[in-house]
Amino acid sequence: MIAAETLPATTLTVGTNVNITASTNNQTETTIAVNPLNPQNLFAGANGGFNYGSGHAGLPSLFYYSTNGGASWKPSDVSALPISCCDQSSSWDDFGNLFLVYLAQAGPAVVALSTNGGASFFEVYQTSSAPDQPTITTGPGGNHAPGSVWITYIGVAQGAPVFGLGNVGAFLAPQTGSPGGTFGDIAVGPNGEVMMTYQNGGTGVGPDTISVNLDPDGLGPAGFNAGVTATATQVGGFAPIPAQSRRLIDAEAGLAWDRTTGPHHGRVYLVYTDRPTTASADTDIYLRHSDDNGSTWTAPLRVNDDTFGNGKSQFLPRLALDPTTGNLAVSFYDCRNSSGNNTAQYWATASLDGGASVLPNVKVSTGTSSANVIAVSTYKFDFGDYSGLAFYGGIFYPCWGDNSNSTGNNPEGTLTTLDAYTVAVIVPPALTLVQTKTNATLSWPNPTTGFALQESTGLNPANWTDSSFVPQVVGGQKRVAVILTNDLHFFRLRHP
Ligand SMILES: [Ca+2]
Ligand SMILES: [Ca+2]
Ligand SMILES: [Ca+2]
Repeated sequence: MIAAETLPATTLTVGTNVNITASTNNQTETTIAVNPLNPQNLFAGANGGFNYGSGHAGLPSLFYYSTNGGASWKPSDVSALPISCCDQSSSWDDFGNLFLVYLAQAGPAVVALSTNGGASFFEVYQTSSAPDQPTITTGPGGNHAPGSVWITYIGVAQGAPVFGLGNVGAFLAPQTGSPGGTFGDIAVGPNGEVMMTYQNGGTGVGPDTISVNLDPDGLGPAGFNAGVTATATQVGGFAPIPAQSRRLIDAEAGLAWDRTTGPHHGRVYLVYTDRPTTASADTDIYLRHSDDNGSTWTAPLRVNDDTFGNGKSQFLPRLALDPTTGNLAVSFYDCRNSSGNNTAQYWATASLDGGASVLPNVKVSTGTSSANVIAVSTYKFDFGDYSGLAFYGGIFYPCWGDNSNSTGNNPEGTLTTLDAYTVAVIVPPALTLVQTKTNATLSWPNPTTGFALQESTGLNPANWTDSSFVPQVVGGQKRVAVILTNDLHFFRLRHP
């Protein structure tokens, strides 16, 4: 007899909080990326001290890289780039290209590239206009190039072919979606097709709609198809909640496209914020998905798992898909433990079943932060307009603004200005059992960093020991063939 058991879902393992910036002034609008060629190599960025009252002038953004899985961070050399204002977004492609987009103090969105793991950057493109909240993503290039890089801003997208490390072609002309909007995201599909999402942005408290546009040939000559309304939302472009009462929030729609060879290949996911009415502060995070390139979308899945209708705000969600497994992570600011609904922790969860359900949420910030302190309110920007998340090889890295000083190294002290924090969160891989009359095959994703197969002859009591089976790697999976005997045998994947 044989049984397959994954670790209980509650064992999403949250590591130690790390203060990336540990800098004076207010760090907001975080981005983070993982190098798929070396998952110990990370990059992160945040506003250095953007003050909404000062326009684009002022303190530039801060950029850092890590070579030890986020345990420590060094400043990136951005001296070759136009001086940054804010609104950074980053994406690492399969060639090892680390792309960064940000708003320059002079107005345009600047696309920069690092080919040395985030140690230094050079400029590859500037937009001709002065947009807002640019987002960058990477993926395959379809029939047109080995890879592609895309930016989106205010309902516009621009792509460029990528031919290898440091080898990026010219950006194509901006192509506009309909009906148009802002505060959006962009994703590349398995064949180089591109999807863009946004909300109207001019709707104040709301209600609003979140639209998607598909460019079916990506870098090819076709433009975006007509827009599809993926969902309505009661969160407009500038909606006040007590935890973010100056900057206000938007629905912060985000996309992820499953390009793995797994069971949900081709599925597109959409995360966003909604609430019962435009007068309610009880914002929640929702996830939908589409298996037809955005033409139709599933009913929403509520991602945050505090009691429905409890009045507490969840906001500024971020979505990321692990390209090694197809698993999803979602992270967000969360007021569930704030009696006044005006302080925020950072929470996260994962979906291991293609968005059908999410694991029990975990609090990933050790401490509790507040934008309702003088040190933050001075900047008139609260936590900013978004937060950061990256996911690779079974580990995801949320990245958020934090003034709890839980790490003890905020240079201005506790509940002063925000610093950019991160933490490694380990997702239990799925252990699958396929059984015939005489034998059984156990399989789990490859790579699965740090997990080992263990076996036990019972569960009460258990006597787990590392399994002597040596897994074979077949088609992105680790596999072990087990000959069935009359003995009880239990298996699990265990992260030390
Ligand atoms: Ca096209
Ligand atoms: Ca809520
Ligand atoms: Ca700070």
